[in-house]
Amino acid sequence: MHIESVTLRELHMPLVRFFETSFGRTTVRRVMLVELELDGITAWGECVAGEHPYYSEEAIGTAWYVIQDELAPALLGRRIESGRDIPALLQRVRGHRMAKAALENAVWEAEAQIAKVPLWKLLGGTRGEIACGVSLGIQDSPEQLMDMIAAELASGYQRIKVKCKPGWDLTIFERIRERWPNIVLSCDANSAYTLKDLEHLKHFDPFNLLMIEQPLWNDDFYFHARLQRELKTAICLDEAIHHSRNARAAIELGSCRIINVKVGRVGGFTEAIAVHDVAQENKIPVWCGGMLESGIGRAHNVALSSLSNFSLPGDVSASKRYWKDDVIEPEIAVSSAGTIPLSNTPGRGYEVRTELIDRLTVRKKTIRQAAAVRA
Ligand code: OSB
Ligand code: MG
Repeated sequence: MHIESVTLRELHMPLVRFFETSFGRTTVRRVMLVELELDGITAWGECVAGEHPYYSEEAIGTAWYVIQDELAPALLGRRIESGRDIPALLQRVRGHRMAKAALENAVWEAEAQIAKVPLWKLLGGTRGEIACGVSLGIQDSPEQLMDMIAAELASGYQRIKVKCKPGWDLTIFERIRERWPNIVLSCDANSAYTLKDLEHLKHFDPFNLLMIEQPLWNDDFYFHARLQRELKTAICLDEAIHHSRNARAAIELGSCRIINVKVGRVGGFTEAIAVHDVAQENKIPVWCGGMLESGIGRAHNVALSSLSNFSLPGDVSASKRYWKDDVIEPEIAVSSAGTIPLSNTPGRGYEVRTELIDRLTVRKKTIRQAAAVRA
């Protein structure tokens, strides 16, 4: 394969409902897409960076710059055999994993299209369908959250995850458990606590949560290990895991018993598979996290979730929970059993709605080899 051009786009997509975490509220998702032209075909990737560098150091602005000035020029005109070749070609740039993942995942898509196999099979997936959970943000009132949980359970979702932070935790868990003593429930703190909260966090144990996700600092393994020794509830790491060596370190230290794999956070499918494999060797289950993706990133998450050690329901849920109109068709739909079937169509398995993408695009830039700075 030879990449002829890389087109960056920013889309503004209003969320059906705002999404609030311990670091803030999102009402309009600024979605960043990359489109590759190569060997006469088109392939897409999504950069899942947020509008602000709050979840991680990356943001739409940094990803735009680094793809335009560094990453796209490193790929244009190079001979590429497969998605697995991409990390080595981009290795000189440190970090910027979400930006790298957007490009790498698009190359995997292209490879699947050319080989005429479904992307999920190319990734090594084995599941015919994946199990779905939902991630519910912090609401204006506990009543609103309770109504949302009732609706998601009625739709069939297999696991409810609630965002938490000091002041929106024990009282919320109490309300939920009073009404639904037996549902699979977990929480995600996005680093809202410190070790000073140790005694407080011990009070999470009686609520029989499947896990508490990233309770402490976004870059920490050591103190999570200390916390995990004090808790019955399993800790799951999200923000802290950037690659498979991190996963190995976290597992060996005892920092977590579960890992959330986000393909953007780890820099692309190659590394996501590596994290999956390290966890599997160590009997640590993983699940696929979400970043409020449009259909393109969502389709990639569905494909990744088909690997065998994705044994817990992911934050991979229906398009209609986020968007009035998604950028793929069919949109991603979840069955009444809380599952998404894998498509046997070659490539990503969903068509891209290019006219809709054009309508939602607020900024666009194409990078070609001639304009690229050669190394
Ligand atoms: O921590 O998993 C997270 C959304 C944005 C940033 C971080 C996170 C999330 C979610 C949403 O939990 C998952 C989704 O529904 O896409
Ligand atoms: Mg999380």
